[in-house]
Amino acid sequence: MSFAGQTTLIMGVLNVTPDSFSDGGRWASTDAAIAHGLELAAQGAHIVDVGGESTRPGAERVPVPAELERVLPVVRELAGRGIRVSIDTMNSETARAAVDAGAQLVNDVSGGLADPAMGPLVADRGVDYVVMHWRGHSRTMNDLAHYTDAAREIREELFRRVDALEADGVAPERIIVDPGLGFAKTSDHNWDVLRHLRDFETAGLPVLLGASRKRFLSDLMWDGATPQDRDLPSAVVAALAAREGVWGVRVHDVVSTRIALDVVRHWDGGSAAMGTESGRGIR
Ligand code: PMM
Repeated sequence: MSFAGQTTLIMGVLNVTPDSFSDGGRWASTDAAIAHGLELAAQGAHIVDVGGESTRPGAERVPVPAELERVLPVVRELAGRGIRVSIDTMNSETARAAVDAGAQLVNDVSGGLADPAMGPLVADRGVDYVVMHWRGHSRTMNDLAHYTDAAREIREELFRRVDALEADGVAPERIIVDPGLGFAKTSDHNWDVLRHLRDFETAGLPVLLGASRKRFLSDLMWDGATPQDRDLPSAVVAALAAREGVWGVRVHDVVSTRIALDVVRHWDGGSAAMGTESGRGIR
């Protein structure tokens, strides 16, 4: 389904981890994470995506109790203040606890592959569910980046997961798909996905895109550019993706994304003043 012409949702990234590639350690304490989550919402994030396990290439798994300790107090506090929270996890146990603490959306980078109990859990709780294209855990994913026709194969693999999850009982209207930029994909694969973004919309499901600060954007930049330096190309990608009709973008820098999306709205003839769009919320 194309959401072109509608408000593109901004999902602000809140990594409560010591080692995420783009913002590792900055929001590792509960208080700092809550403060940053409130800041993201105040800046205009429609959803705050709380994660306790880094998925950067090479990262080791985090045991569920440690993941829960990181994310639960943050989810509870932000949801308690009326913020829409998503939980970025591959573990059904963490998803269950986070939903019970107020999360409205489960964002599973493995699309249900890492934990077979995830589909049934999401079906049972009736929450929205981001199904991302994934081929394997962070330690091995760079070795799995082999395709002959990347966008087509990624799309087919992703929609096979959608079928499996619907067979688990997940309602189709709860599913959001994400091509998973950077996960078992080289820069060329990522650009191929972006060139074919509309193909991911043809099945009628909303598309979420996570390009923010990812390494392939440094193809465009100077040597030594930091992940934060990638906020400009991230915002440009968000704007282009909005015009391609994506439902939402997952980003670290909400302010630049919001300005970029406001430009799109004005370009397309939107009448709202800069920054006043309230957003459609979660479907
Ligand atoms: N990327 C990361 C983590 N979670 N979730 C979705 N749905 N899509 C993504 O592209 C995605 C994600 C890795 O980025 P980070 O370490 O900066 O959070």
